[in-house]
Formats: sequence, structure tokens, C-alpha cells
Amino acid sequence: MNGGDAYVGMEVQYIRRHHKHETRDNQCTSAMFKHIRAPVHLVWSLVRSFDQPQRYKPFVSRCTMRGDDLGIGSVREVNVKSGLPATTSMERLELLDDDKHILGIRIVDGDHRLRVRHSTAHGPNAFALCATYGWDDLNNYSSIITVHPEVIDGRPGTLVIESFVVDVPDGNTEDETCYFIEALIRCNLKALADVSERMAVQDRTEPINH
Ligand code: A8S
Repeated sequence: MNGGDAYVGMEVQYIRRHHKHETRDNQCTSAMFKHIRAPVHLVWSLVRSFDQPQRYKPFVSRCTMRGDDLGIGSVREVNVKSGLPATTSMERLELLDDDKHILGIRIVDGDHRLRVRHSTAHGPNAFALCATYGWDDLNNYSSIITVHPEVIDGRPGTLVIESFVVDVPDGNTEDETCYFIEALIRCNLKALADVSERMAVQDRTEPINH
């Protein structure tokens, strides 16, 4: 078994262990992963900050917590940047495990009119999907994100896995739905990698003066 296969083996094991979603009829589910060249504590510090998704999520402009404390059941109101077929999203913290590094959220409300227009300027991405969605909301969206230590080129690295389950809206196919969500998650994971890797480089180059 070569290195590549070994990685795939770990991903499958982690997905089996932590990313089991119960799906009903007319729901779709999928899992995506990303290898990040930054240690797990840095990546987890970003992922776990339920009250500050804008630290890495490129589509979030603002986040306000409903209530003071941060724990299971906390709700955040996320404002989405203009240009997307949504303005706000209310999201509930379902799972936060600092030992196992698991975060689970569920979308409970919001205004996401997912009308994505055709754009010829770029390849397929969240802004330029060649489909028109008529979703009223993503109320049945929930996701799990886990982070796992690994070694990348002899340095501490992190494997991040994000999975989701969502209702397929009337008038859309399962493929369209998955494709849209996957595009958003791909952007989030890429941004998570960029921010974490920048933090890791800073950590390595800053003199230790404490
Ligand atoms: C996340 C994942 C997703 C976020 C989606 C899928 C969303 O915040 C964006 C656009 C939408 O149309 C729906 O973990 C919604 O951020 C970026 C507002 C929910």
C-alpha cells in the first residue's frame, strides 16, 4: 500500500466513525476533506470558534450570537456577503467536543433564497453555478466537521473532514443540491487551509519571547 492509499484508508475510517448521518428519503449527504499544512491545535482553534465563523469562512460578513453563553444549543445569526442567494442564516451548535475535535451545526432558520445565476466569467464555483435554485431555506441542513492530526512532509499537519445532510428541495435533483453545497464547502475548506497555514508560518517565524 503506498502513501496515497494509506491516506484514503484513514479518511474512510474517520468518515465511518464520526460522519454517520441518518438520511431519509429525498435527502442528500456527502463528505469532503482537505489536508492542511498546519498543526491540529491551530486548525481546531478556527473550526471551534462557533461565534466567529468569519475568521475563515469567506462568505460570512458578520456573526451575532443569540444569548451570551457558548455551548450546545447556542444559536448564531450569520450574515452572508452580498452576491450570494442568501442574506442571513440562523445556525445552532449541536456538537462541540474539544477532545475528539468534532463540531456539529444545524441550520434552523434564515433567509436563503438560493437563486444562483448563470455566469460565464468563471468556472463552476459558488457564485457561478449554472442552475437556478428555488430554495426557500436550508432548514434541514446539518453538518459535522472533524479535524485529525497527521504528518505532511515531516511536519505536523491536519486532515479536516466535513460532511453534511440536506433535504433536496422541490424542483432540484439530488446531484444539483450536492453540487451546490459541495462548492460552498470546498471554498470554506480552502479558506480554512489558507488561514491556518498562514498562522502556522507566523508561529514558526515569531521569536519566542515569553
Ligand atoms: C457552511 C456551509 C454552508 C453555508 C451556506 C453550506 C450559506 O451560509 C451560504 C450560502 C447559502 O446560500 C446558504 O458551513 C447559506 O457555511 C454561504 C446562507 C446557509
